Amino acid sequence: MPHSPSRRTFVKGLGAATAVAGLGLWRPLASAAEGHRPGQPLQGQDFELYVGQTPVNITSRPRTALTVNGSLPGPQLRWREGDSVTLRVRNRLTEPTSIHWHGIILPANMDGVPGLSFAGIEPGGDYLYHFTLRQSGTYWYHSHSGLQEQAGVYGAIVIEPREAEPHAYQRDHVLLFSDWSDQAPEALLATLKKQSDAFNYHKLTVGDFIEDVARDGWRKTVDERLMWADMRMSPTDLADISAATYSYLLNGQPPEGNFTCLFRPGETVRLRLINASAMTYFDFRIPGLKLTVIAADGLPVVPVTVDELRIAVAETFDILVEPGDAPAYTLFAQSMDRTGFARGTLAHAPGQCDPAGAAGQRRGARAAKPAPAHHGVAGNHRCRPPRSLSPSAGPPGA
Ligand SMILES: [Cu+2]
Repeated sequence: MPHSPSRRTFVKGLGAATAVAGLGLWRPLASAAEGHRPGQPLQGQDFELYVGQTPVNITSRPRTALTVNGSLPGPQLRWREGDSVTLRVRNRLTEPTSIHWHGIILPANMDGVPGLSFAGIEPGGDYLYHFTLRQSGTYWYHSHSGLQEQAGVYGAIVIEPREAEPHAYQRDHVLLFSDWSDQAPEALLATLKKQSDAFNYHKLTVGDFIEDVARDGWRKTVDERLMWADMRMSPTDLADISAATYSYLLNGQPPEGNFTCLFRPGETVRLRLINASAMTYFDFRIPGLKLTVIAADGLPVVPVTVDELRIAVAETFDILVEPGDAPAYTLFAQSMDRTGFARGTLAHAPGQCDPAGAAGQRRGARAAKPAPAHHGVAGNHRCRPPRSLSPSAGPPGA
């Protein structure tokens, strides 16, 4: 049953920029980030980036994210194959940081992995990354220090090829997925170290046992339970952390944010999917559209057309879609354990959405029961205009 948008659901899910703007705290520092909303592209060969703390409010609870240039995700970096890029990364945290350019071919001391020809960036310090781009495609960057990536230090990289693209398309959108928790990443890890299934709310019950015996018989059911017990695993352990704890984000927006990217009828749209999660695998689909995969992890592949694809942590896929006559299509990325999802809309205009598109949330065989997730199930979502992400936006709900 559709719920009415309460103040809580409205406030819930504010991305970094909006929340900060609402509080009047938006102060882009003198950097290339000025005037850019989260994940917006920065182009060129010289980049000024900083890792710092930013107040966010994803779930109606104010928290502090670690961010690049004050936004979550950090700015999308648009490079050109053959160019030499220079990136000065400043550390405004009180702990060491680093930026690792995931999938980029470069000298070891430019890779940004502390301990590998690079000591990391001390608080208050900076590091000058400089390398020449010998590839094209879709990649991403993230902190390689501690658990800063989980806390928000990530962004997209798009490298335009020198030669003409083999595929024709009229739109090019980045869809960066991630998982956010209001709990500190260190707390999540500490909990998992003590009890690896602490976040699994789908453990099998006596009721499941009785059902399984009725369906499969006593012998098979007991054998199966013993097999799992032998492995010290649970058949419902599909993700260490579920939607009970995580909010799944699309370009920094939770489902309620309805991140929207645009198309016009007749256009072919290139979508660059990036899984910047700490540990969530997503099954991505656009109900009503076929997805033609043209690249994986930045590399071109023989095109393959699918209804759905699974994207693991740190993977990227480039797909082409040809939207039909509908004004809006749902971009739907469900967590592999079926407890939650990230979603947005591909639409003619901001504010449109496909009310039926997200209703087909499929349930896994075992992880079937709706989690006590704060995002509910897909069908419960009302179409809501996307919030403005412009730093000049007024306070939401005001
Ligand atoms: Cu990486």
